[in-house]
Amino acid sequence: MNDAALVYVGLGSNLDDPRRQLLDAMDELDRLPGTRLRRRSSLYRSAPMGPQDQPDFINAVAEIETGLQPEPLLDALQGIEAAHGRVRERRWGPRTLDLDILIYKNEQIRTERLVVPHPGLPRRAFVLYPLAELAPGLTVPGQGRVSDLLAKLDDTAERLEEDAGARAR
Ligand code: A4P
Ligand code: MG
Repeated sequence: MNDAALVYVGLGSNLDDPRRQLLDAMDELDRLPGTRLRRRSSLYRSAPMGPQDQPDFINAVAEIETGLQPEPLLDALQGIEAAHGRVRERRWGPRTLDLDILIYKNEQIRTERLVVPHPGLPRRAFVLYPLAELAPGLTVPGQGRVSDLLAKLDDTAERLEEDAGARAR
C-alpha cells in the first residue's frame, strides 16, 4: 500500500457488550478492502456526553492505513455500524457502535456528509485520551498538536487496560 492514507478512527459503544463491539470492529476495520489496522489504543470508559439517562461509554481509537478515499471509507464504516445493529435514534443517544473519521492524512474536508478533522475532536476527552496514547505529537490539521489539545481539557476518561500503551495486535 504505497499511497495509502494514514487515518485515525474513533470508536464508541454503550450497548450490548461495548468492549466486544469495539474489539470486533477493530478486526472488521482490518478486513476492509485495501486497509490495515496498524495499532489500536486501550479502551477508555467515560460518562455519556449528552443525555445522562444512558450507560457509560467505552471508546477507543484505531490507527489504520487505507487506500480508500474519505467518502468510500465513510460508507465502509457505516456498513460496519449497520452490521453491529446500529439504529439511529436520538442525537447523542445510546448506540451499539459509532465509528467516526477523526483524521484523514493532513486533509481538511467539509462536505455534506463529512467533516474532517471531526469537529468534536478538540474538546472530547474520550477522543483525545486514546488518540494521545497513539500519536501525542500528531498535528490535527487546523487545531494543533494532540498533546496540546489534551493539556487544555479539564475532563477525563478512565483507561481500562492497565498494561496498555499503544499496542500492535
Ligand atoms: N459525519 C460528518 N463528519 C463525519 C466524520 N468525520 N466521521 C456525518 C463520521 N461521520 C461523519 O453521524 C451523523 C452523520 O455525521 C453521518 O451520517 C455522517 O455523514 P451519526 O453517527 O449517525 O450521528 P450521531 O453519532 O448520533 O451524531 P453525532 O453528532 O455524530 O454524535 P457524536 O458526536 O458521534 O456523539 N459520550 C461518550 N462518553 N462517548 C461517546 O462516544 N458519543 C456520542 C455521539 C454521544 N455521547 C458520547 C459518545
Ligand atoms: Mg458518528
